[in-house]
Amino acid sequence: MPDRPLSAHDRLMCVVAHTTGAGPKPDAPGWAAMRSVSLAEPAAIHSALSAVVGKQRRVVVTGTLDRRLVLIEDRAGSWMVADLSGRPHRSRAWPPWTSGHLNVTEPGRWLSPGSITPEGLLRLLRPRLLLASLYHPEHFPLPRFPLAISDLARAARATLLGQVELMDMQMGVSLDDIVDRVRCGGVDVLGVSVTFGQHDLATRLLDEATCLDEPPVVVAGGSLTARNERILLERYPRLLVGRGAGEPTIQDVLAHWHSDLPIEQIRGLGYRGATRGTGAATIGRARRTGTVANRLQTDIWPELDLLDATFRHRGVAQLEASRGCTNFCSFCPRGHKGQWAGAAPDALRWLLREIGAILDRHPRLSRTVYLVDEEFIGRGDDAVPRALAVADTLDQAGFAWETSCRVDQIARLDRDRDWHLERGHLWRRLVERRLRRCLFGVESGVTSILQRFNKETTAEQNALAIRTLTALGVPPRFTYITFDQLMTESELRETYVFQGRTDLLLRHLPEMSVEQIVDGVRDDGFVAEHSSGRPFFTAISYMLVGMECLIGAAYTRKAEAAGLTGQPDPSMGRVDTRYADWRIGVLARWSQLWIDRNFALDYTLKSLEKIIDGQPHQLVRGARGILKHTAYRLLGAMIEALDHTDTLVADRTELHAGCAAIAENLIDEIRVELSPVLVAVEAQLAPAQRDLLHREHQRWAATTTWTLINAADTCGT
Ligand code: B12
Ligand code: SF4
Repeated sequence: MPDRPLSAHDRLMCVVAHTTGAGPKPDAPGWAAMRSVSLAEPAAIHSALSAVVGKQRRVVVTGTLDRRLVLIEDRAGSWMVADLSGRPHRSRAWPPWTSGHLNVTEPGRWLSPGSITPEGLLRLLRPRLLLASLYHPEHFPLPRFPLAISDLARAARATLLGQVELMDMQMGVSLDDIVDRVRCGGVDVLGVSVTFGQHDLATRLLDEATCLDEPPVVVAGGSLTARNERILLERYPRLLVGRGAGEPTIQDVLAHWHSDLPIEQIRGLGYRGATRGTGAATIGRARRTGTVANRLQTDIWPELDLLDATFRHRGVAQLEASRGCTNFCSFCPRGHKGQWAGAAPDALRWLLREIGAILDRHPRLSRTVYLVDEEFIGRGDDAVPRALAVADTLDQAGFAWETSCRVDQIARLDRDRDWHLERGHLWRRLVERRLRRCLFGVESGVTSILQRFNKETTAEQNALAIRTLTALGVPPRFTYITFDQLMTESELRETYVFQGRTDLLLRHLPEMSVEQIVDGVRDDGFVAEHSSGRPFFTAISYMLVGMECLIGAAYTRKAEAAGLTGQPDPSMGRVDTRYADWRIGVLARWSQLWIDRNFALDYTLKSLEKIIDGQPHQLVRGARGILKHTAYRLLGAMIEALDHTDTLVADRTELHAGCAAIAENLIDEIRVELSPVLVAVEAQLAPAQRDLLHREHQRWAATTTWTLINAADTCGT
């Protein structure tokens, strides 16, 4: 063995050498494969080991990436037990079930002989859990590391119960592949992760899985199932539905499979209780168990089995450094994601090292992590030092990063100058630590609308925050809900004015101190002097979007109370709604048609913007700018048409026709304006990117109809 400290791969060789009695043979074929096997992929470790130790010895690979546990049966029917982290076995938090079933003889060492009872071996090997993630490639061409199932895999492996396999449709797996995998047996528990727009895929899979002769235990979770719990339980009475963070749920489902836990003790579950009586009563009542608060769920890290595949498919790395939010906006149901809690950044260090090692195999990919936190900074006395510690950790690991945050982390009307100075310094430091972009959900610039949204912010506060951020050089993106069902005509007009304001986006002022900026943004003269001249809407990520009334949101209840709601739409977890002022509804509809007509082209430009530099980058920005300006003109022209329409008018088609004419004229105009810009961009791109843009450009230019699609991307990540 080498003089240097042992690596995890060295330890793999050690355990094999100990079990087989042969010295390590680093250059023999099977051994060479073992030396390069990805430790992030337990199935690959298992095959590499089995190839070397031979079929007569059983091999078990379990535990999480940071504490991978390898067990190899030796000739005498006893086992060698190795902790690939190199830490002694006694330092592991052994799950209670192992007591009496799995015994290591030398707990002070990482490598020890051990014994396993037949029951213990069964528990190490079963249940076979398949975690599947769904995906509509036609909606979101850019894959993302599948955090949800990867987090669940870590939680499951931490129990040392069973074996976990992951399948993600983003990585070239089809729905039929998942169905076939379930049909051909060998799956005891199927966990399906379902997010917005995937109801069709989920029901196809669940239809197949639940009608098998010997169906696996099926548990579904994710953002969409949290909205559609009731609908799903009606259709699949035996389904288990995860209602919140799924880590405790999946752990409990594994224990339940072994009859360690009754169903009513599985945390965070929606299910149908035992049946009673006959007839209609034979279907049990829908029941729920309590979810676990985010602050108690401290391990929110993923396994990385699918990270290499994500990069091979040109996808991006995602992580969460915190969970939940500090607020309860009325349109954002909180039951599922919960209250804010930040993870301590310590564990990030090893995780980023592992991510970095996998990224090293893809030298052409950007070293960027998307922190998909709902609210990056959070609250509490240590919020600022914690945020800085997370940023330091990312920076030291060599990663640029992007995230999301609330506006009240920059400007608060109830806080003094010192607070704002501290925050100003914080944001500058975050940028120095390679914060590449941050998304802020402004959502409105009209205080009465913000109150309805329960944003706990005001128009004035938003203005101060936008000025401060831009002057400090934070690269922001803003989301804005232009239309909402309860909006009045005057609110719509104020919205239009706010979006057009040129006193919000200031120039980056690196030469100025934080003190000068914090004082300056409150001074009209300073603002006029340092304005970038750009209207605010140029920084809004997606112009003209309307409120989505999600099932279970407080806003949806308000809309319902106003008699504006219709049928639920399970595909998007929302409820169909109409607008209190029908004229605004017409404008919102034409806005959505406008968004959808331009969505694929804008999405392509946005994706290109992320990966190209120099003049082509400027050209792409210019093209996106044209799209935004035209969207703003559309809004202005439609508001004018609304001005000329009385709410009581009998013929509502006239406003529709007016908006249609406006939209047609504008689309003709931007076709002429954008085409030469897009041709110029195409000329400067690499062949693959050029083909992609050319295809989308042609498709966009050839489209002559207005149709609604079901894809929006206002999460902004
Ligand atoms: C990435 C993302 C997107 C991407 C999705 C890309 C893709 N390929 O699917 C994009 C940008 C397209 C997107 C769009 C939308 N999104 Co989005 N999105 C996110 C974001 C930022 C990260 C998702 C993520 O990876 N989370 C991390 C994982 C670990 O969390 P999770 O998926 O919830 O998984 C946990 C649990 O749900 C559960 N779980 C998940 N699967 C399973 C499976 C089983 C078996 C079990 C037991 C448990 C379980 O356990 C997991 C671990 O704890 C979240 C914010 C967030 N932090 O979650 C918003 C979020 C999910 N999005 C949200 C919304 C509203 C939308 C939109 C509807 C917005 C809109 N109005 O248009 C659209 C939908 C558009 C569409 N057509 O689909 C909301 C949902 C609101 C809510 N409270 O439910 C969130 C929470 C953001 C927010 N606060 O507003 N989004
Ligand atoms: S919309 Fe954003 S700020 Fe509001 S509760 Fe949801 S995550 Fe928090």
